[in-house]
Amino acid sequence: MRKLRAALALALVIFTLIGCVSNSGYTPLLRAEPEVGATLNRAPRTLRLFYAALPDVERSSLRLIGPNGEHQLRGLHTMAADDLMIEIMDPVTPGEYVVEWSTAVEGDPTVYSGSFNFRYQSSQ
Ligand SMILES: [Cu+2]
Repeated sequence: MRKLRAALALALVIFTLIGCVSNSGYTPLLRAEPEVGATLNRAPRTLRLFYAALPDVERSSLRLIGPNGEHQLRGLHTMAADDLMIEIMDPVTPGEYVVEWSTAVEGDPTVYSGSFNFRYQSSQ
């Protein structure tokens, strides 16, 4: 009985620690188009990121960095679906891409930021 109690106490401590760690790594980003980690056969023309709540466009930014450096993006907006959307102005050539985002969502004053990758492979 004592051992069981000790084991339960230990389990509780571990769960609490895990909870703290995943909490500090919280991100409001739910998904994206292109998808996080995706390999695409068609070059994307827009970036669209979906969040847990409505992003504040004024406090948001998106960057796209590819094999030829940073891309020119235009017209950051929301489609009012808890998303941020932007148009990619210059051609997306095959390679690895990084999307860097920063935003504050409705009901949370924190500015969150993060990044994810996708890859574009032209289909020959
Ligand atoms: Cu849009």
